[in-house]
Amino acid sequence: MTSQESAPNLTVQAEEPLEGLLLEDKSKFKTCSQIGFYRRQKLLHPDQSPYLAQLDTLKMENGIATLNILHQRTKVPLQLQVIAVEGNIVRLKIKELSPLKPRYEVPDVLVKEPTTGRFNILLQETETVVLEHPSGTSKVHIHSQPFSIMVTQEDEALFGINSQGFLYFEHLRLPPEKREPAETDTKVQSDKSEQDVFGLWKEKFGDFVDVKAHGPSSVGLDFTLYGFENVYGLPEHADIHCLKDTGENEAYRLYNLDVFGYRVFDKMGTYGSVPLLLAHKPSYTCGIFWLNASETLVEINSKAALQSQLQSNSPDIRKQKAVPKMDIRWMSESGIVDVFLLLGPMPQNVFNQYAQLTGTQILPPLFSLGYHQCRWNYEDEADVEAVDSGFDEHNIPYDVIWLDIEHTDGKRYFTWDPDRFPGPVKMQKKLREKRRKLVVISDPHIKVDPNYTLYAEAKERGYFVKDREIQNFEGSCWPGVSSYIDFTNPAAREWYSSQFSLEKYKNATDILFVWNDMNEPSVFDAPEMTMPKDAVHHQGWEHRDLHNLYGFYQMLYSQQMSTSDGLIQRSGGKERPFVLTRSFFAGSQRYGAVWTGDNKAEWEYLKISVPMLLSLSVTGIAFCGADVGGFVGDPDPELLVRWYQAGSFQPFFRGHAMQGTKRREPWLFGEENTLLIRKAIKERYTLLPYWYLLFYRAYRKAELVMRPLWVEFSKYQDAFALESQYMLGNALLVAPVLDSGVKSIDVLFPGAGEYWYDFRTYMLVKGPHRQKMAVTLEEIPVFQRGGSIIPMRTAVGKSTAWMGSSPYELHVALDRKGLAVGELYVDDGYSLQYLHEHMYSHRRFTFSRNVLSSSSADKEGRYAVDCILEKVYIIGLKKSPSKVTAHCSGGKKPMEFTYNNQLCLLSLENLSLQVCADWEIHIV
Ligand code: NBV
Repeated sequence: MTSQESAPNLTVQAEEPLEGLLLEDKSKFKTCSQIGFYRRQKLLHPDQSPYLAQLDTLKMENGIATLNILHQRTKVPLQLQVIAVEGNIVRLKIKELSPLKPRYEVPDVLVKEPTTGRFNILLQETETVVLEHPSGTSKVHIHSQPFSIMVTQEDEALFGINSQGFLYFEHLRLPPEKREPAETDTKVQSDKSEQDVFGLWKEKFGDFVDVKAHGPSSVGLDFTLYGFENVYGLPEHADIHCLKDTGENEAYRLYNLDVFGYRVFDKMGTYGSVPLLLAHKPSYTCGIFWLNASETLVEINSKAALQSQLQSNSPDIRKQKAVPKMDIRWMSESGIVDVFLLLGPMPQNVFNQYAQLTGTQILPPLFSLGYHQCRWNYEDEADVEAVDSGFDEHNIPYDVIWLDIEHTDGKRYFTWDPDRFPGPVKMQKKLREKRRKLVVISDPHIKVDPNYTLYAEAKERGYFVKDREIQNFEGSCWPGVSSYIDFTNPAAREWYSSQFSLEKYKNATDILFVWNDMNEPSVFDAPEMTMPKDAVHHQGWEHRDLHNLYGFYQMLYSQQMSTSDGLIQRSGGKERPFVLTRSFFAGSQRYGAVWTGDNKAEWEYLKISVPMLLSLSVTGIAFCGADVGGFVGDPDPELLVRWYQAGSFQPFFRGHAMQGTKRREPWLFGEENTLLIRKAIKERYTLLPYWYLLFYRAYRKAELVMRPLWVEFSKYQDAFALESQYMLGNALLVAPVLDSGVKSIDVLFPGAGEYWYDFRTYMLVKGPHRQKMAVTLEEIPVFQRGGSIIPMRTAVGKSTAWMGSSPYELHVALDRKGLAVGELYVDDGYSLQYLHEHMYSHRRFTFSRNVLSSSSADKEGRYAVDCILEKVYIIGLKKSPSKVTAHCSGGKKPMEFTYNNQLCLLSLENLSLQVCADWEIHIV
């Protein structure tokens, strides 16, 4: 981590001119060496673990192995649990055998208590125990002295745990003044002067003092990944996708912070955290999910493993050659060690394993896959109306207009500024007539104002986070002095959720959806601009225990909406919510979308958006995006156009700009640029059937929407570190233009024997191949993979809602064997009936032996779709047909067609088949 440009230094009121607030203050955020628990853990020497596994304490209860681990000097026993989770997952839990008080174990993130299988004891000797996972392929070898674990897969070493001796566990203890004089402790804790240096009971940062009522409680563990050279994940960092070695004195930091205009290529924590790391090699993919919500640091170091390190005491591990290895060291400030080893073996298995634990992406309402227009701020109702009409005047589709903090009455969320927005219902009515939506911001800080009902109620009910004196915590944010809702309290969440009901939320209508910002949480006058760690939550937990969960919990209310009050309830429990959040944790995908916060209108921020979104995608957050155009500063027209073109191929597609920047609605940069932006947005809308299918598959099957190439071409090493291009689903290869003024870009066409067709010209490129592709400002290179069928719309409307009955077209791209497959998923786009009543239609298209056929992919679906398939393009068809006939329930009829010899393209443009019916098109 390095220090950052800081967010606005707001001990002052937000009403002051913004420029003055955006001061660069590099000392606002901590470096690793300023973090007490990091300094303490770094005192450990490698290969000298003080821990001993007492194998004679091994107990098997319901197939779960439990044994004690002893620190040889302090003699404080820990309990190790080794749990075989169904689906080739091993869970390890290390906690204190008898702690002074309970330690925090992360609740609510796992979708359910994982289903466990029974370990089988294969070997039990004094020095080693070997357990066999019910999957039959993996084994856990526990060694006694020093304590270490080796996990093997098909008898090959996969994970070494504590093999470097970095297991670290600070047991809870009485404060020094309450201890018996004779009581021994570790060197660090017994030395009074070192207590200050290492921040055991108190830790200073600048003028801030963190008082640790429960003392030091840090945990850490190392993992060695044998044979791996590439690791991914651990969002959110403004860094490359294939994670770098951190060296010995740096770490990827997982600590949710409001980092305005964050620096690129940085390991510093930004707004959200997913403590999931994936490792990949051609033959294997696996993952480490470290379930801890306190501040976490992760070191990554790659070295070659010596052959001797891979030889275990167990005879059944085959000897291996020296191989690369990666050492991953996790360190957290509090909680317990609770880690899931996701044993793969293929990328999709790891995604399934992770989804089994934390859930999949919620299926978004269709409108939210369209284009969103945001600005801090659309000033008033007239502004909203003008922007809305601007889209129609310039023939650009869009679905949602957003209102930032200025729409409220003095930053009191759930209210409206009476001067700027005197008629919100009328404004929403007009938007509704245009079949568009409104999203408004709702931050977690609540203005301290006894006359503000929300504040008064929350105070009365005790729903605010407390300070260390157990008074309502007060900090500075946009409204001035504010208190923060304690979303970790289920009652507070339920109450918050009920604020969205139409009776309570004055002047809201059912086209209004929600944006959660500043939920790291951001506190202007607190350490690192976030909640002090010694603040106190529901049930007495300290903020330090759950910091990274705060934004997750704010979003959790949206799920409650679907079952009780809130957005969903107002529609009679029928409609899908849409919530965008800035802060997130593992599992946030279950509730909505995430964006990457305050980026800048500079090329390098456009460039970093791709790896940032790929890292979110591989950790389950499929619905993610970056502010198009860059939030801070003014993009020049070329950057803006390129950003629209890139953004239209990223999952969450929203233009946004900071207060004080020049206006940048798509039509403000001259006719030529308007045309280019219009084209990019329209292309997004024509591709919506494909986007929707990808989201359906993400929700149902944990498939990635935006995929790094290594996921799709898992054996093709040239693609492992590539992040300038990616796949959308398995069918589209996207290579955005990320530099100014370029005339060509390098594109890698992966896959031996793969065919790639230019998405607009149908020109064929055969993989594997690297080629310079000429580019113009018109569009970014996109290629369709041979073997795929992509559903599209033939025409776009003013918004997604205008496209309900617009006809479909299929792009059938043949592979080298002349085959192709694809799918279409259709439902009403907004309700929950797909879930409860099978109100959807899921179709499969196949092209084989010159017949394109449509059949049901899911017999349970019973949604009637009255929509026409108008066009079919068959790309890569080697010879011109003599006849094309369509066969459907109405009989058999000849079809008109055209064939382009040069492109091997067959076009059928006047079909009128029902897109969701059974039919066949025969080409003779
Ligand atoms: O609410 C104002 C902004 C918002 O526009 C932006 O998207 C957020 O990331 N918000 C941050 C607070 C102000 C940042 C300077």
